[in-house]
Amino acid sequence: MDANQPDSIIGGKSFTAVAVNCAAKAGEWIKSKMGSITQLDTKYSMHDLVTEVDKGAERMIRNLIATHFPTHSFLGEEGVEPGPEASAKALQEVSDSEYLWIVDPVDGTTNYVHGFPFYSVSIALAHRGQVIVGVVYDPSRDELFVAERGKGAYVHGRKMKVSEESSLNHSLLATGFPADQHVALPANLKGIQALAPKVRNLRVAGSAALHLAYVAAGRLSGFWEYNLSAWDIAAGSLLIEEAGGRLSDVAGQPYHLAVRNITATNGLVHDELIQELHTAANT
Ligand code: 2AM
Ligand code: CA
Repeated sequence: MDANQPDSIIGGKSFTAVAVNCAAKAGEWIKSKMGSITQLDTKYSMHDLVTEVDKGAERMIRNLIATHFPTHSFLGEEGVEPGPEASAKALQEVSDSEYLWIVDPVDGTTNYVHGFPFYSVSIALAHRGQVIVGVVYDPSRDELFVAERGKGAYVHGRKMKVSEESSLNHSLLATGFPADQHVALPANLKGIQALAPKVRNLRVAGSAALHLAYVAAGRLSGFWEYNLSAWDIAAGSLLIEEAGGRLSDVAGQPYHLAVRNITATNGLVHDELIQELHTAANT
C-alpha cells in the first residue's frame, strides 16, 4: 500500500502530510503547556497519569484527522477506559476498519508531568491492520521521525538506518518498568537483571514511542517492554521496519497491532535478546 497513491489524497493532503501536521501542531501545543498543568489525575494505577494536556492534544489530533478523512476510524489512548483489558478490547472493536488512526497524544506523560524532556506524540495510520504511516514527534528536541511503508524512515529529512552492532555486549538497549506490579514488573526485573551485565548499558527513559524511534535511528540497538498498548508501538513499529530493523513479541512471534509485549531491534541482536529474555523469564 503506497501512502501517496491517488486514493490516499483527500482534500489535497496525503496521509503522511496530515500525520506530520497533527504531530507538529499537537507537539508544539503540548510543549507550550509544560509546567502549567492545573489538574493531574491517575487512571489505572498511581503510576498511570493523565493531564488536561493529554486530553486536549488528543482532541486536537482527532478533529484535524476527521476534517481530512471523515470516514476513517480513530483509536486514541484518551478515548479508551484505562487498563490492559479495555485497551485490548478497544483495539478489537476497530480491528476490521479499512483505515485506522492510532494515536498517543503524549507518550511519556510521567516525564512530561515532571519536566523530564523525553516524551513524544505518536501517530500511526493502519490500512486493514497494517501500519502504512508512522510519525513520532519529540517536541523537546524538535525531532520528527516519519516513515511511509515502502518509502523508508526519515528524521530531519535524513534516511534512518538501524545500528550495526551484531552482539549484545556492544549494544545500548532500552526497556521500561511496567505499571503492572504483579506479573509484568517482576518478569521484566528478571530480564533487566539478566541483561544488565551482558550489554554495554541499559536505558529506561520513559517513552516507548521515542525508544522505538531511537532504535530506528541507530541510537539504540534494541528495546523491549511488557504490557504496552497499540498506540505506544504502532508508529514506532513502521519506523523500525523501514529503517531495516526487526520487531516481534518477546517470544519472537511476528508483530501485529495487538502485540503488547514488544521486542524491537536492529535485527542483528534480535535472536540473542529474545533468548536472554526467555531464559530470564524461566529461571
Ligand atoms: P504513556 O506515557 O502514554 O502512558 C513507559 O515505560 C512507557 O509505558 C510509556 O510509553 C507509557 O506510555 C507506557 N505505559 C503503558 N501503560 C502504562 C501505564 N499503565 N502506566 C504508565 N505508563 C504506561
Ligand atoms: Ca499517553
